[in-house]
Amino acid sequence: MNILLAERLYRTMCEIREFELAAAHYYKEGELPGFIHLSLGQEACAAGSCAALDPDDYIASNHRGHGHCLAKGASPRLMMAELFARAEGYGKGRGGSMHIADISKGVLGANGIVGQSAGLALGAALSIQVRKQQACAVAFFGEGASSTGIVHEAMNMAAIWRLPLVFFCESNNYAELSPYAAHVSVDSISSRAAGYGFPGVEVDGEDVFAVHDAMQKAVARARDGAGPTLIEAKASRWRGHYEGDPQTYKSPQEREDPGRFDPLVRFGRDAAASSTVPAERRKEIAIEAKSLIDDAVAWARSLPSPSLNAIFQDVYQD
Ligand SMILES: Cc1ncc(C[n+]2csc(CCOP(=O)(O)OP(=O)(O)O)c2C)c(N)n1
Repeated sequence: MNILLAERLYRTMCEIREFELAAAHYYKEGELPGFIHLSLGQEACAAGSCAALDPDDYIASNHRGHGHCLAKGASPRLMMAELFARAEGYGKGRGGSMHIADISKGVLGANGIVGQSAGLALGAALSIQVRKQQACAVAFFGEGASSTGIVHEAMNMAAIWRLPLVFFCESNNYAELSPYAAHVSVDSISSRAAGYGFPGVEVDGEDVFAVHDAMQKAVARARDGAGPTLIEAKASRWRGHYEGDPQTYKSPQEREDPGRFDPLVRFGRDAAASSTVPAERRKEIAIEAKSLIDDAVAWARSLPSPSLNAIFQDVYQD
């Protein structure tokens, strides 16, 4: 096992975990305005998939996008400043959690419109093809979004034009408050790719190495001009749909022990991974990740809130 890759995967998962635990804490304290949707439990999806990408590849994310943005290289400081609604944040503090974008890192944006990531990534993939680049684009979305019109249109167009696009579905069993069986007509989301004539693969979203492996294959196929792949990563959403969601639609067992599906614990249970990155080293990485996020939080909180006049800026063109 490649030690650099294994450490990178573990580190990214730790950073996402720490970022979201901090976001949850300060949201509860009333310091973060708006809504936040956390991807705790789904860290392996973002970490494993983005580690297979190059800096000039693109990703388009959804409302549960902190992990994707961090894993693709967005700055924890600028992300945290956005969550705290500070002018130094990615969207000048006006967008919040669902509107984080960093074009310089290929992050086309988190997105509050369900399914929209597929349309954005489709456009990026078409531009890559037209400009004859080697890059690829990835659309992250949930199993709920997989039933939207735009995702199906994007799959059809990507297949016809053999675009360098990966559809990455994080299948976490709930879309808002509805369990999978209530809103999806097939047993697996990956099977939907067959309707458009390209491969659909299912992967264990708790296993960061399995995710990375599946993504590497999909990216290689995209770069070869063979067209799209749909990856369905089976995952678990530990928290509610949004922070504060009472989750009455989950079983008491699910509510009480959400962490039993845990990609970080799973990493430690993996014999090859735990001998490549032993427990002591994992502890060091976790501590470094925590201090990176502590720094981002401290910096964001130290910034003044924007002036009231700022709401009138960038509204009208002179
Ligand atoms: C076009 C659109 N329809 C509905 C909503 C409301 N909404 C927000 S999240 C969500 C469910 C998304 O579920 P899924 O795609 O499975 O993602 P998850 O929340 O599970 O990560 C819905 C219906 C929306 N934001 N946009």
